[in-house]
Amino acid sequence: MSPNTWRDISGCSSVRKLAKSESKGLQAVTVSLSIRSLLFASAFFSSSAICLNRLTYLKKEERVEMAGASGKKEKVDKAGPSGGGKKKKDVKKETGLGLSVKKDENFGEWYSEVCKHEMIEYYDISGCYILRPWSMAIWEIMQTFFDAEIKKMKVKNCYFPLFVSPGVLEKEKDHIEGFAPEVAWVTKSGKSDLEVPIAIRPTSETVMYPYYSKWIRGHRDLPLKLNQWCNVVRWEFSNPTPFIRSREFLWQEGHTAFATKEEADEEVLQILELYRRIYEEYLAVPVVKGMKSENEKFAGGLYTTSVEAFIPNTGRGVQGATSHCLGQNFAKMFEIRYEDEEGKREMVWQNSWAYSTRTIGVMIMTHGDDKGLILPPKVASVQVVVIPVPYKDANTQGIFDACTATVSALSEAGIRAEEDLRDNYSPGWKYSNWEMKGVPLRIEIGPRDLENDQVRTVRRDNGVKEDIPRGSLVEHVKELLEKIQQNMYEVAKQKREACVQEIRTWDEFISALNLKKLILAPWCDEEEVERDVKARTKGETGAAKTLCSPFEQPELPEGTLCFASGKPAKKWTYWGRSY
Ligand code: 87F
Repeated sequence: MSPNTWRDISGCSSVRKLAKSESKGLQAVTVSLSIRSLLFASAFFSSSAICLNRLTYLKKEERVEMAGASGKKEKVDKAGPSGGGKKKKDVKKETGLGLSVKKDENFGEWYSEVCKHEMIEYYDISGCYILRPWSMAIWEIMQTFFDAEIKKMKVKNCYFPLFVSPGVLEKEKDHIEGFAPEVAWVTKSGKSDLEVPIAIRPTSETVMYPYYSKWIRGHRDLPLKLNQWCNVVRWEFSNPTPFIRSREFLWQEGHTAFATKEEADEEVLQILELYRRIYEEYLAVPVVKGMKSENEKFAGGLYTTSVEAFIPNTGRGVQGATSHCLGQNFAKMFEIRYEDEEGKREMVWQNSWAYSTRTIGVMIMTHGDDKGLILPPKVASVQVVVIPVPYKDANTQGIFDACTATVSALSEAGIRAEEDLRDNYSPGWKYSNWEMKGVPLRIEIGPRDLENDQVRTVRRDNGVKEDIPRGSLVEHVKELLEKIQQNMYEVAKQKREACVQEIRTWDEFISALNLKKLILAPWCDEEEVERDVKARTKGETGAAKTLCSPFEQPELPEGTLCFASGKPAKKWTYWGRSY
């Protein structure tokens, strides 16, 4: 078999061919994973009796899923009263308003309710979610920023097929070994078995690098910097959680190749800085930039850098995005070589980097409150909602016109504003509804405002109300949105800082872990010791592990010992349970 035969999956380049088979109904494919999922898949295409079984199975898993965000396997009965009691739930049913639980009381249920408020819809395949326009808009705003930034770095967009032939996956079997159970396979087309099963990309190294080998010949072909915006599938079996851990998710994956390690090193950090900016400047979520441990790095690479966020309510770290230097490992595997100026054959240095829709989950967890979502202005698809507040004898048309004029003025100034003139909801209902959806600023216009040529602003982040003259509307709103963005970041940062605990001994480590702290500890940086810490902390809620060693290191006095091994400490490292 020629090396290219197994690389090619017939038909993948032809959109028309796929479209044709779809119209014939040939899109029915079976994804095979394990006995469990095989049962699941066969149920999908079998009799209705079996289909019923499948539903039962899903419901069971969904119950666990509801608790997923808390990381605990406590069962949450969706139908029964919880947290706030039956009354609140009933009110919610009738009006569609309000959350039935408080963020501090049942974080898992709270998160699920907030997400369901127009961000996502649960789907009938566990671990898969529908991204509704309210969340997709956030993704698109981040995408616009990041895409423009990487284009400045001369990265080009491309698109590689979703399918991976088994031969190529095998090629990197050493490090794919650990991931293998998560790879989903297509085994059928209609009723016939495929001759060779085809994997669905969990990441695209093996999809792309055979072509890097083909496209890179001489030093003039370098650097090669490609990115793709796409979906990937990882068939996880642990608690699915919307945005945070789903079986299919959206991401961008960048894959670059350079002549020198120095160029690769530099890009790793440039991209990491963009990830920091997405979290801190757009999502108003503080993150730590740092280096992953040997245990936690991408096994196929040389080193992994990441931005790490922390969720105070659960005391869990969450890996926000990763930027890897792959070294020459893949270049060796896939024979990606170039001829240098002297005609010598050299291997390229590679990087890969990604952030995903997980970013949205981290943002929701960080900022949401008992009233629902709070969106940072920079990513909110509606930054300002304008609500008329007419009284019985008021000049309703005048108020409506003032609302429309306000939206026009704001829109013209580049502010994303919308009016809510629906006549079947009361102003109070609309306030709650837009609060639940997290719109950063509300403007109310009533008869008094009309009279005084003013509008009333109400901030979502802190509830502060202000009357502002219509003459200075635009400047005022711009300023308020900036203040909200800034304040959300500051508040989140303060909350995170309050969770950071510096420890020095094993006992301090365990107490801090039990108090859901983000632990900063002196560590000897030995793989065996991290494995040991994991083993010693293994329990219901998952083991503790390293999150990252921050690039900004506090001073480490001579003679400081590792909290876990008692050997000389080499660095400060963040530890904790994680998502
Ligand atoms: C799951 C199944 C198969 C993660 C997987 O982080 C393979 C993998 O390779 C796998 N889960 N990974 C590591 C992904 C590494 C890397 N890929 C490109 C990134 C950034 C983008």
